[in-house]
Amino acid sequence: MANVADFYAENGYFSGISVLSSEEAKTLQKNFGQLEENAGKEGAQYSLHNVHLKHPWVMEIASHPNILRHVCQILGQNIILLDSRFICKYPETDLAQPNGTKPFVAWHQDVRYWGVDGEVVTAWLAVDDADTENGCMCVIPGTHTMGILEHKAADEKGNLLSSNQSIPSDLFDVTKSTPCPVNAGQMSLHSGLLVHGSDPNRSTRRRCGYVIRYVATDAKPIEDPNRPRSFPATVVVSGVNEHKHFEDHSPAWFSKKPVPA
Ligand SMILES: O=C(O)CCC(=O)C(=O)O
Repeated sequence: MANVADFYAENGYFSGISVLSSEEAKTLQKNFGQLEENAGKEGAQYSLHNVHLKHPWVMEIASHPNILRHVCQILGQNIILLDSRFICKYPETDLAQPNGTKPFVAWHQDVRYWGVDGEVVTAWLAVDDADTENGCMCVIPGTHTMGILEHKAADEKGNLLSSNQSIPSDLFDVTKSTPCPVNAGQMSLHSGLLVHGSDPNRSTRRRCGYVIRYVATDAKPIEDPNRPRSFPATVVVSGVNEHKHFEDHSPAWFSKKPVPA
């Protein structure tokens, strides 16, 4: 495998990293199935947010040594889990959408609304196989070097992002769009500055990913009186929180595992 840190530094992402054994991937699907049953498909689509604080099996995934050892190559050994969310795109037959809209994720940069000073690395872990047919993530390689681009409200209905943000396509080269297909149990990593998004699910299969954001412990929340941000779900998952810019909200039942080099 190419060196993750070097490829990431140049392109702003790295895809197709195998993380879970097939047994672990099956257990993840089974556990997620239970969450989905409790939340309903509408709730499971975008509202299962920071449930790593609630369910030990989710925290186990978010602090999995096979994820963290790759994230540590980019951010160093002292790592905070900032936030996590399951994102599902269901086939139309499984979840009818208002006015027949088709959920998609508009082109955006994560850090536009994050309020974090420092690199944010996102792991997109496939719960289900994700490919171009069911709307896997697509990235525009190299855009992490462009700074924060202007975001506007998306014109098209169905954008899953909370603020309906979207980067107008004349601000970057959309022809460079690169799909990141991943099988269940594999992940991609991307920079918070990378332009990325995903198309609607045009298949008959669910597309579910677990999106986990990490920062190094020297990252800081940006103080913005116009947009106060809180980070209620931060957990130190590797090393020590020597800067204490973020609180450690580790549940009592969580204990960090050593991260292999
Ligand atoms: O799940 C998707 O399709 C998009 C995910 C995304 O935008 C992100 O991980 O930041």
